[in-house]
Amino acid sequence: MAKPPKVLILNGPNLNMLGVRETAIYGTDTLADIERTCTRRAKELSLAVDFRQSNLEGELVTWIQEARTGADGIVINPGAYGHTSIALLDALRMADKPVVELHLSNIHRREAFRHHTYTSQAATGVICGFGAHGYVLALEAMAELISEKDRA
Ligand code: CA2
Repeated sequence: MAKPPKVLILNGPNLNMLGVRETAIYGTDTLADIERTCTRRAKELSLAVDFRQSNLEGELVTWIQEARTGADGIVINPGAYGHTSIALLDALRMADKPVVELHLSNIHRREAFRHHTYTSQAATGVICGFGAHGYVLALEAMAELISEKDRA
């Protein structure tokens, strides 16, 4: 049987603190809870997931570069680096894969400095404001994008 397409799910800085503080904004799920939910939904969608988090911009860049040959699509919650990082934008552009950016919170209802993300310029689509369920929505969108690509 053919191997399932692989989706790299990347999480940026401070997302390892989910469920511990700021639960009114980001919800009560921990990142480990979200990883379990993603693994379960990915299986139903016949996808494999590689779920990672880093507080280091360069490490995220390296993982995106590796995805050029190691993954079929990238889901990324870039955290605050989405608002600041041209390096992540460049890496995502070079990846040449479907990219879904997601944010737990609705960044457009928050401070003005959160309204713009560099990374969204490299994203096929952006999901925000649905809390942890956004990861499930991102995987569902990714399943569709990968199968569209396979049909092309
Ligand atoms: O809404 C999102 O998912 C964000 O990407 C989360 C980032 C924030 O900088 C973006 O503007 C929107 C922050 C993640 C920090 O997560 C924390 C979790 C618990 C306690 C403190 C921070």
